[in-house]
Amino acid sequence: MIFNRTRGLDLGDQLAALDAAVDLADGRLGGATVATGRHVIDKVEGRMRHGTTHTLVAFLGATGGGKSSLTNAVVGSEIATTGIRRPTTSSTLACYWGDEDPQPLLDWLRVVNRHQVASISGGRGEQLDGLILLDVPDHDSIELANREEMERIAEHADLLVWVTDAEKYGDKAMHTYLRQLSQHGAVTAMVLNKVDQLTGRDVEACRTDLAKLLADDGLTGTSIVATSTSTGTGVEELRGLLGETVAERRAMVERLQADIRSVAGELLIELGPDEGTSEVPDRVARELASELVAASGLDAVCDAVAAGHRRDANVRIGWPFTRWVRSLRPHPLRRLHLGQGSGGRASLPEPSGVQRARTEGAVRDAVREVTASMPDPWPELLRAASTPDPAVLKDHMERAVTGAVRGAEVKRSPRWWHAINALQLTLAAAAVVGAVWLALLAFGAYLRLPDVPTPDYRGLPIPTCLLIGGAAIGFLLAVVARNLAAVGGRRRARAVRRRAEKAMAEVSGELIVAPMQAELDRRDELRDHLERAA
Ligand SMILES: Nc1nc2c(ncn2[C@@H]2O[C@H](COP(=O)(O)OP(=O)(O)OP(=O)(O)O)[C@@H](O)[C@H]2O)c(=O)[nH]1
Ligand SMILES: [Mg+2]
Repeated sequence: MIFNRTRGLDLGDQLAALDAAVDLADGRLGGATVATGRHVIDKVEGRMRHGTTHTLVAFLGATGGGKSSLTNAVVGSEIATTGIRRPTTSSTLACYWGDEDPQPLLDWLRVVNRHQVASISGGRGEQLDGLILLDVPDHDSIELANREEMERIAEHADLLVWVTDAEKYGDKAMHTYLRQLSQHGAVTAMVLNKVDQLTGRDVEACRTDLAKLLADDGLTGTSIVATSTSTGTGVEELRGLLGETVAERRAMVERLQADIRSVAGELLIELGPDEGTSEVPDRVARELASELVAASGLDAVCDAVAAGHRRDANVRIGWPFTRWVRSLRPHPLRRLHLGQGSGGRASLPEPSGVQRARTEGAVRDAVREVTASMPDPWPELLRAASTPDPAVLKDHMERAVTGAVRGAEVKRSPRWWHAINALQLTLAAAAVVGAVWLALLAFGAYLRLPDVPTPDYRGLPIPTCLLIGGAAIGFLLAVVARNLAAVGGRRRARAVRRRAEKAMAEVSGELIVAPMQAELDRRDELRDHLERAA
């Protein structure tokens, strides 16, 4: 019995799985194997359209093995040309049994020579109804066209019957084909022809030897029928095997399943063993985010935020006599096009070579960590998938920093600034009044005007109190306010850092971790489809 395997999945499911796998494998696995996958899908769909009414059986083998003679023996008349001049057959001949029209299938197969075998009512022909027997040119021909024709038919037939003899059964070319078709054991049969030239013992020795060679080729459970077209030995057995194949109507499905299995197996090998993680570890994501923070120049921004806060405080609540000096200098955040209501986005300094290298290095490290135990081509595929466009990354990083600065912006001056400012202005006004007063007194003395009595406080003239008190207290207050502003500045810088770090984690999540995870998911998905197809 040649159908020696039972399969769980149905052909349609396998085909769908291969289809999905090939789509995913495109651009990831080897182009040639992916192309083979597509070719197999096309062929399977094409063959399935013609249904299981007919079974395509091909006689394959080296020239002179007896394919044409055997075709004639099975048909029961001299249809195929046999001969001593080699190679004899140069185009495929199809002999078909039964009333069902095989023409569309033979058109699809591009076989022009067709012969309908007359059905003998009640005779042995009936059990072969539905059989299309293909006498194929040889594979070891000096004619390239013969070999191409043979390979095309071998690719499309449902059952492959290799016809050989005691001299040729070790033929290298045949075993190369058999190894390539090692998944097709269920739809492969061997004929050891010309046994009339051997003793019974030799036949058994050849059979055993051939079985061993087949096992070496990866084929198991392949039937071997010993025949002779001269004596008729084994022809009935061969006819019986063909009849059984036709009756079971499973050869087509088994053949196509073997094709799918075979290419899915090749793709699985290219996919590599199921090693390495399926998830980007949290730690890798965290490290990536902190590397982005380091590369984003956030330190400089935080320094500017703190300095900006100190400068604002100084301008608003500093010593009124020296505030204006500060306000002449540009705002530290403005210099980065940040904050202070500036409309634009942060134009952080162009990332230096070091920063850029650091970002790229961080992505590489993350990929290396995730793909540590993964076979090729995955490290490279993951690196490609998770390396963002530098311009896009820079843009997102700038947005993250800008957003953080904006988010931590103080909308209005703190209330205590207003109180201190009012106090500062009052003290300054007192100092000015004191100074003017003293100036007037000095001017009066200069003009030798009579003394105007000056009020005093515990012996200290009031204008002197006003000048010295207003200036000194104002100055001290400014020193205290400056320290408070420094504390406030640091707090704001911390708030900006927190927000920026959170935003940067989102950036690395979106631009690096998510694409990396998506690629890992596709790898799993691809394996899943291929395992179902295989
Ligand atoms: N002794 C003996 N000779 C056979 C047997 N079968 C075929 N032959 C001879 O082997 C030679 C080749 O036979 P073909 O049937 O033409 O071989 P083929 O495999 O079709 O060859 P190509 O068409 O060239 O590929 C012919 O001379 C046959 O008469 C057999 O069972 N015994
Ligand atoms: Mg021939």
